[in-house]
Amino acid sequence: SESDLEQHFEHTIAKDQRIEPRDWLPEAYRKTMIRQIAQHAHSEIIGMQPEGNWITRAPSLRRKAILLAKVQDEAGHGLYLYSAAETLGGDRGDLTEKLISGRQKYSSIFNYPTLSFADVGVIGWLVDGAAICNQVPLCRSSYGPYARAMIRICKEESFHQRQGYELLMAMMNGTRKQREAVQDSVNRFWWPSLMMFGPSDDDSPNTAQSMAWKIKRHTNDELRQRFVDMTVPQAETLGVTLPDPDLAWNADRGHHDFGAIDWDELKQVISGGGPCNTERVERRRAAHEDGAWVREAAAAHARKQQQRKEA
Ligand code: FAQ
Repeated sequence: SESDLEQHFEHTIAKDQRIEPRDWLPEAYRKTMIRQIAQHAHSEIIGMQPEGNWITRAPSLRRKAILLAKVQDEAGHGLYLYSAAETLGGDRGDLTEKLISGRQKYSSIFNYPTLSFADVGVIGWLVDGAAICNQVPLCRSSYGPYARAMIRICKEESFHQRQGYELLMAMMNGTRKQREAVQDSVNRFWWPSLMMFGPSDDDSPNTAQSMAWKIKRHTNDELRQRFVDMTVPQAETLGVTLPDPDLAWNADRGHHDFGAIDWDELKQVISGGGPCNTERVERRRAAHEDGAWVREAAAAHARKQQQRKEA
């Protein structure tokens, strides 16, 4: 009966075991999991644009090859995650429609422009750094296909992060102009990176239920704090200043204190009003429409194969 199934589900969660596609699960769990996985997939795909913007202008063949590979990895993560959403009954075409019609979200961070090549390094260092901080605990998320996807994705993200840090090291050892470009980029990306972790805990409608279901293992503020603590010493080694006068070690808490986040800015960017929202979604829409003939050809080919099999 329904209540036996529900009990089995609750047991599986309580024992820290995984929910698998064959298992019964509450509709609300399915809904929130599809939402999170789809938002994550959309972020990877939209996230190709800010860095992709610099592929043709990379300063050397080596940097170009590295950047191409990174952006391709992001495409791979996106497709991998759409497949995970499909195990819950999500339809890839439908999810894409929801993205390009503004009915589903993607990470706020990808709505900021990339103004110099230093941004490629800073995205690797800060944005991939924040992504790892958020995603490593998701390797223990209760939904099996998502948790397993995170393992591979995190391995690639940590490689991306080192790539960014290495690029910034090279620039910081370069000319004064290069050092200034890195600092300017850090100034622009620091606060938006902190916003990637989502609204503060008292303003996060999904956290309590997602923690109870062990979809999320830590709250938004916990992970944000972890990211700040991890990043401060890296900034020191690099020789850049994080643009927050209130950033200071707090010995009592054993953590860094940091200044107030501009939540109005996050709300505005999430609701479509960030600097590049329109451009990002339009570009995604154009790519989707340009690819219509490929989807039609693939469907026609599949039909033909099927007819041949039946003949
Ligand atoms: N931007 O109640 P909560 C990457 C939404 S990394 C936009 O706290 P939740 C790698 C939230 O979804 C980036 N929307 O929600 C890469 C919810 O939406 P709803 C992607 C945001 O789910 C690097 C509403 O606000 N990573 O792509 C943001 O419990 C470099 C209320 O928030 C993931 O998606 C935001 N910053 O916690 C690629 C990780 N924050 O219900 C290329 C998986 C919140 O209104 C280059 N996701 N919202 O539709 C998660 O861990 C969670 O979903 C959170 C949000 C922590 C993002």
